[in-house]
Amino acid sequence: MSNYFANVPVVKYEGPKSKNPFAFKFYDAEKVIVGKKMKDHLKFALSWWHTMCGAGSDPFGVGTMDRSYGKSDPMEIAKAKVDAAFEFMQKLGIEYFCFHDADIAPAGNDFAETKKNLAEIVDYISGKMKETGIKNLWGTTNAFGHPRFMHGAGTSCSADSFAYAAAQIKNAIDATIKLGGTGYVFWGGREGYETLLNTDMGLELDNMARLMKMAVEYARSKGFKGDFYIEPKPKEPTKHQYDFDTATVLGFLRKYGLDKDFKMNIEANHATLAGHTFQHELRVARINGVFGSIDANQGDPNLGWDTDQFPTNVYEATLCMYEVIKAGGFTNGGLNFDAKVRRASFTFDDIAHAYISGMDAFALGLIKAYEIIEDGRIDKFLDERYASYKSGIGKDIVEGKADLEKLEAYTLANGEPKLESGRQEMLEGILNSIIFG
Ligand code: XUL
Ligand code: CO
Repeated sequence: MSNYFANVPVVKYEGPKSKNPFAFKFYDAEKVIVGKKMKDHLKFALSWWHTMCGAGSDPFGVGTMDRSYGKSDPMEIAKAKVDAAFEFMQKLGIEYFCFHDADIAPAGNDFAETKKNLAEIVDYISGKMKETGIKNLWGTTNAFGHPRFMHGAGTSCSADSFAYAAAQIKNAIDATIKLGGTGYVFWGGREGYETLLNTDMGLELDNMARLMKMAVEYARSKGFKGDFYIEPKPKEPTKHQYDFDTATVLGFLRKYGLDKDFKMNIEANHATLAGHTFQHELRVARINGVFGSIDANQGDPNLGWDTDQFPTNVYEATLCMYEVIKAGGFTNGGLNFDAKVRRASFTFDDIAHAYISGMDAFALGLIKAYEIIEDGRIDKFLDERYASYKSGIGKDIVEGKADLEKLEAYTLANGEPKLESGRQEMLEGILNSIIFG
């Protein structure tokens, strides 16, 4: 094993009283909770782009972190990143990783060389996976960073850019299949618009669907059995992104007949950018049967952009895990930390602290979510709140045995509805008593 994270030991569970910064306080990987190990409930994944590549640059300044791993040749850097990534995952007990094509292998002088670089690094990663048992959660394509995608990829006005994105997607799918990935993500970084004055929205959406259909057909023809995911985000980098939120994406998938193959990859900070809570996005996905995977992070309520911070908010993590449990848990998906350390947290140790805090927050969220369910008061209240649909006129409405005339007769006979309190404050108190109890 390499030693890039020299100060980071193999991180173990030491319990809530531990003051060791390199120990888990709540995440006890092997502990069984309701019939499943914590690690299998949570399926933590490392995001290659932020963790191995992110150097801390922002619109006002250059990077603060050296992510060259002591090498200078791009392919050597890419291989050192693989070594460092597997060292880190082994030390923290992270069993999955997620990648974009561009994170794992450098671009060549032309597409043929880029393709060759990717294949070589995929082989290298494959060797490490065999050695360690670490798995690929999902792969994706970076079809947003390069200037050739300035007008979009699948939604570009240029058919050549569309073709280039398609060529990249083909190779990223090949890489995902080779690495045994159980998911393939579409996040439409440039799939949106800046002004409708220059945008043929109808054609752009049709083309985006065409590209996704091609990806599904290709991957299925190569035996890919995993899930495709769309990752909704309302804005940034474009002013309006077509995959605005889960509800919008659902309409799109259904219109183009893509709903059998695609599920959602819900990202916390994207939900808040759309004016929703993380829980809202998860709930919409759950009730529509398209909950797939999670990009775990958090934003800052005082900042209006995608800050991609490590998630440490236990309320959010608890309500997230409540939805995950209610959705039946993860199948092909998992919890990918699409999060980056702050620009001033520039040491390798900081990456470990960040993951430990995030993993502990979600472990606590898992424990508390099961406590909410076991306690039963919130679920019981919810069930009873809608009791009027279980008998009488409510049952008739649900079973399609009511029409406007019948309901008018009912209202004439029964008069004003007799309503009950929504008890929001009481429920919030119950939540607090469980989280802090
Ligand atoms: C961008 C974002 C991406 C996707 C993968 O906001 O979340 O990193 O997760 O392309
Ligand atoms: Co993401």
